[in-house]
Amino acid sequence: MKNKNSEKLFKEAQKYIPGGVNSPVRAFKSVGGNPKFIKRAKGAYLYDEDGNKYVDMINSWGPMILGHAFSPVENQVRKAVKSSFSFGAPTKKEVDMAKLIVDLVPSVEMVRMVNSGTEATMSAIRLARAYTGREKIIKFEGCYHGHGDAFLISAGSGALSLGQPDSPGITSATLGDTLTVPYNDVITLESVVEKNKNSIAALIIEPVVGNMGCVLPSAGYLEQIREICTREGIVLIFDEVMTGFRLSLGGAQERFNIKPDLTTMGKIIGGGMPVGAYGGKKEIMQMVSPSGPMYQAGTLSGNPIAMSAGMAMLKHLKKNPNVYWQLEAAGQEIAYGITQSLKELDLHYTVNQIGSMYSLFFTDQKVVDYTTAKTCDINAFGKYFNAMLNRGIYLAPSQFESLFISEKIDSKIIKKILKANHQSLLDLKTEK
Ligand code: KE4
Repeated sequence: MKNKNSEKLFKEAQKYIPGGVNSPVRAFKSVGGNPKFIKRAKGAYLYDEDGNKYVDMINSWGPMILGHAFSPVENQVRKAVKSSFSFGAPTKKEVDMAKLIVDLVPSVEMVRMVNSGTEATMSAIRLARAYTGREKIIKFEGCYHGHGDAFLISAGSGALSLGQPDSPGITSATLGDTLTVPYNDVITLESVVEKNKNSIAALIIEPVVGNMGCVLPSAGYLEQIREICTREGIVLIFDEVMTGFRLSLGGAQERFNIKPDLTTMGKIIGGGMPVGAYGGKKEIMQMVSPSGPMYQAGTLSGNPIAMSAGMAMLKHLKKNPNVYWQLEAAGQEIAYGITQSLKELDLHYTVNQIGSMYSLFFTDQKVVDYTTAKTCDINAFGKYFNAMLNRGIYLAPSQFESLFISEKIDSKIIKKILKANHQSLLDLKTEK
């Protein structure tokens, strides 16, 4: 595989950008080798600076659910740019977007647009503290909620991949206010809640985890969390930055029929543009400035170009709910095919899948939380990742990231993925 141009660009990039990337997980650090510099993308495919073509199984870490350069989104952006890019004043598009989100997300009665998932989760936590007058928050080991100080404790995603689940630079006061609990473990959660009675403002959770790799809630787990938060007056925040508009049109909360108090959103909501949002019960959201005292602001929040892209994507998904059945079928077909190869090759690895999210974990344990996720053989994953890349399948460069299927991954491409998967697992087996 040619990679002269990517290598040259990476060398140059490292002189001016920390690690040569603008987000750590892109640097291929935990899988070996150097990142491919992507030049363009269309449909299911990425094309790098050396002309290599890849099936994209990351889709920008979730946003490109309809594939790359989806024309209805592109057309709306082309139209919008003719009216300038940003006004810093309210626009009709923001009202239309807010109404669309309220219509689609079951628990959201009011919503505030921001510019990233991190901004959404940081704001939601501050709002929960303002609303309850309490200070502590609960997060779950291995979950990732963006790079806000409160969350970089036992964090997943790139923080976990790079062996930095607890980032330096976080004050001891912040550390003291963030309580971490194992995922899928209600008993420990109950005891932490008991020990911190009436001082916990919020519990933030990925209803389906993507940032340890794909990890599902055990049966009844989310219901138990809802019940505990209601009983204790804790604001339940579903971080649906990843699962929102992906696991169903109404996100994980619609799929699991649970109503959180607040929801954070991102990725798909912007159609590939930088957009985040937080929303929920009117009674809580009314506390956000200027209707209430809790301050939060943003120069480019509700940006008209980004609203055009996000609305075009959400409207398409609303008009074509069959997309979700197709994504469901593709997810099951891929998971089944990988499992069949593991059986044929007598390899005891684990596959987790729900809808269009899945992960192949290089461990023989069921992966249900941070502890079991960390039993994975990272070295084996790195070899598999590079074998797939060399066969034209672009996976997440980390064991601790979910993969995301787009609507453009059709049965012909699934066959290609499964063939590459079988050969890459065989490489691993014969090498052992
Ligand atoms: P952003 O600030 O990156 O837009 O969103 C932060 C965030 C919040 N909540 C969840 C559940 C998330 O998954 C994320 C970001 N996801 C990672 C992928 N695991 C983004 C990729 C990256 O960090 O480069």
